Amino acid sequence: MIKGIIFDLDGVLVSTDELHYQAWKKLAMDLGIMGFTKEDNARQKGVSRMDSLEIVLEKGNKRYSDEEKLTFADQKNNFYIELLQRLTDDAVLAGVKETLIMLRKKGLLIGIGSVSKNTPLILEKTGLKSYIDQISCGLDISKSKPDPEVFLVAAKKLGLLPVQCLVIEDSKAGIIAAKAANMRSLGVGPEYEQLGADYKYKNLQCEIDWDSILNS
Ligand code: B16
Ligand code: MG
Repeated sequence: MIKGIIFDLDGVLVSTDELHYQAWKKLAMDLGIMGFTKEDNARQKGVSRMDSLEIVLEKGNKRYSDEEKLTFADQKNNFYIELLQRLTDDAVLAGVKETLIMLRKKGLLIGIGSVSKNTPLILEKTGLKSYIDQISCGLDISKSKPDPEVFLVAAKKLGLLPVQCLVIEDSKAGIIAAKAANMRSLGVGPEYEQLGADYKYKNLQCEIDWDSILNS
């Protein structure tokens, strides 16, 4: 029986993809990399900041030291944080608040499992913080999805066993991580059918058969 739901953040609860894209695009242009596209940005979904940087740099033809790469990642993040200042609850995806309220009413615990180190800021800006019981994010972990660490930390913080948790994700890396954590998974988002999740729904606005999922 499921007792806790662990939500991915970017692409599941909030739409920050466009802001990530703008920030990476600016960095790419600053570095003289012209070919960074939205398709490349789609590959950064659920991927850590440093791995996302590699996806940008592979579009150019220069090699950089680890120190330079850390500086570039900081530059992107500073610009991304600037963009996040303008975030409001408009960025909360359709059906999210209703789903969180309904699940809490059913007595479920709500956790976040996101590799983003900006999770606290995003939850604050979008007003979602008060719906969440525990946060596991990039600040708590050393290994990114597809490693299960972020979800295992979330389950631990919620005081639940992995088998008592359901992960909701929009990325392949996240679904692989959920399976590795021995948790069931529900895939949403533009690629929901291809993620390999146990349950597949386009978004949280759909008629989700919660009773059979939660009692399985
Ligand atoms: P940050 P999620 C992920 O969040 C994003 O999908 C991914 O695009 C981003 O690179 C990563 O967070 C790190 O984010 O640079 O803010 O620490 O999908 O796991 O909620
Ligand atoms: Mg995501």
